[in-house]
Amino acid sequence: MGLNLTKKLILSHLTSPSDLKVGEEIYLKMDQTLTHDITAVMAYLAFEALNLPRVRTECSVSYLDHNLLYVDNKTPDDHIYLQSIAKKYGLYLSRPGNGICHSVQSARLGIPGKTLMGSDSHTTSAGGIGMLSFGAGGLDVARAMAGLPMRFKMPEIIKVNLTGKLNPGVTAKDVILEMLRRFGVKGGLGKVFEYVGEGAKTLEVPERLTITNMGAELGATSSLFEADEIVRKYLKAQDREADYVELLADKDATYDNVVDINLSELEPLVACPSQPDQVCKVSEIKDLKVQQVYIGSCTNASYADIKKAALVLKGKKVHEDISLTVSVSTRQIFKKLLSEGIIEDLIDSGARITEIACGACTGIGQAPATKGVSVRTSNRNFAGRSGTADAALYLVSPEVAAATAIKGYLCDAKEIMEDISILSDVKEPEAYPIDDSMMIVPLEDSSKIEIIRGPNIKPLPVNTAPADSLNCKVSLKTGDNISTDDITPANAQFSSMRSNIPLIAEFAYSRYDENFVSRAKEMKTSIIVGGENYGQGSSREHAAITPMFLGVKAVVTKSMARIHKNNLINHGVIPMLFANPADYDTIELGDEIEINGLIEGLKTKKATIHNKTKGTSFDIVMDISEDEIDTLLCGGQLAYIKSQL
Ligand code: MIC
Ligand code: SF4
Repeated sequence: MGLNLTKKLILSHLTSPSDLKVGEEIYLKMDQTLTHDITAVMAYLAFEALNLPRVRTECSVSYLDHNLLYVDNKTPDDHIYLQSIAKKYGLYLSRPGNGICHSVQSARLGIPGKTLMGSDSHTTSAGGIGMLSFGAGGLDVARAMAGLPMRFKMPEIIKVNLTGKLNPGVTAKDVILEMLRRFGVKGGLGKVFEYVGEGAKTLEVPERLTITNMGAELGATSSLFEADEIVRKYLKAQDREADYVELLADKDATYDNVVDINLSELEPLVACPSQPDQVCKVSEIKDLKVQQVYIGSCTNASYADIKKAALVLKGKKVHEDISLTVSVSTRQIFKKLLSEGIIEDLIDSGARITEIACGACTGIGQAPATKGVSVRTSNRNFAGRSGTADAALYLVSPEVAAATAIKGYLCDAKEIMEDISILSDVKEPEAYPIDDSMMIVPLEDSSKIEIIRGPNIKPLPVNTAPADSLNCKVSLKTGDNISTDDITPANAQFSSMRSNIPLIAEFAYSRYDENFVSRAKEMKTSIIVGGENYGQGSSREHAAITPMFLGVKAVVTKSMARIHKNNLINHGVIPMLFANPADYDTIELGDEIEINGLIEGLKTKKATIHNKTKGTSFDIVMDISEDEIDTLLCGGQLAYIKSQL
């Protein structure tokens, strides 16, 4: 029986035999890694602690791309540390201004058929060039940089059969929004989506990257396109045709499930506040007055994205009530747009061009006004994501964003343009300007390099091994779909605290429950109770480290997102699941609980929680592997990796 592409890539990277049964543990070699400035410090502090002379991957890159608003000394301190680390340990360093990690990685360093692990949930973007790619926490990336195989659960592999062709004004963003509409933010848990079919052949690489990027919003383990002629053409345009290898699913490949999407039937879609799966048609929302439009991010700031937005805007003016910012994803694309006069068209329309960086996407600058309505081409619209707690974020394609900027109300490009068909003529260039001078290459001899550690870099807190019995209180009870943005807010100020756990811990859950920190401190040790899909969203491990730092020993939920669960384990916090989800209703904030025989419980993956306040008991289970049990018994990943090396 034929193999799908995901299985082929898994088989070529498997480090111990497996019959690839869904749900079983598999171990994969990671060829490449990436980190970025706001997740990197933890990863490299851990890597330093391993005492290895160099990274043991084919290619590891440290990107300085997220927080380029140097509001004080903290972020520049981090950047200088990261630059010295790259020199010391043999990494590439992408300097501020070179571009957003995912866009640069696929353009300049990614190779079809290789594996990639990055300390960012949207690392899965590289699936758009046929790489098997994964988001993870920093400690996992440290492990991958140490050359150790990475553990995954064998995913279900879903064929997404694309047919037809997108109509003008309908985009790759609408494809992934349609997936979110159908499957929701937890519909991808434990799955890899493999996009194939005639329709896939009509999508250029940056369009594919938009889709694989937002697979993260589905909660998917990864997303993948075949490495076909389209990928060859893209790599050729990047002057990297030599890196191309054709990688296709077998004609008779089997899958665990099949989804059909006819591209010709899609319409412009929008994800409404405050979850990426609250999707409806743009045409269904009438009279939504908008305050801000942001065109940018790793999802939708490619050459064609910006050029199409500029076409919609050309010869018109941004509505007087709208602030429109445009942020191109890479320096290479910026240069190309500049040379073609497209940046000028944008400026003429009244757009404000901001730095080549993540920036506004994660609340680093461009916060909307109080109760502001912001229309964005990025990938997440959680409450507070923009930096303004009560702003409402709507996620759309660049064409819809540009049309909205002119009209002042959410609308489709059709309402603005006489001939919308010209949008379909916009294609990626035959050749991109090549200039890698902002990428510092690894040094051959790094023996004389000193690591520069500014005052913002505080030591990585390390947890202790668990005790056999846990007596503590519930410091927080949350609802469903808690995102890591709820736990560790991201904006310029908070992001610059990422290297300083005692400081950032003061803001844990601050937007969700401002009393959490004082309560957790008072309780000294505690547990958190959560609902479904706990910890969705970004890979930031601070969402695990800060509760750990505040004494949280376990998190009991109905279900949990993959990366966050790994992060909790890596920092020695035990992820527990209600054996019977209805027991969630029996436990409340402040309840005193007791778990006895926890060490044995970890080994057997089950335990009983006695609720001393209510006089009730319920069972929990732990969906953890043997390796994860050992990690938890050591108190976390760092102690565990050390024991393995
Ligand atoms: C995001 O898009 O949420 C981020 C900021 O890129 C994060 C990483 C982080 O929080 O450091 C992600 O996607 O993992
Ligand atoms: Fe950066 Fe936003 Fe992409 Fe995250 S989603 S990597 S913050 S652009």
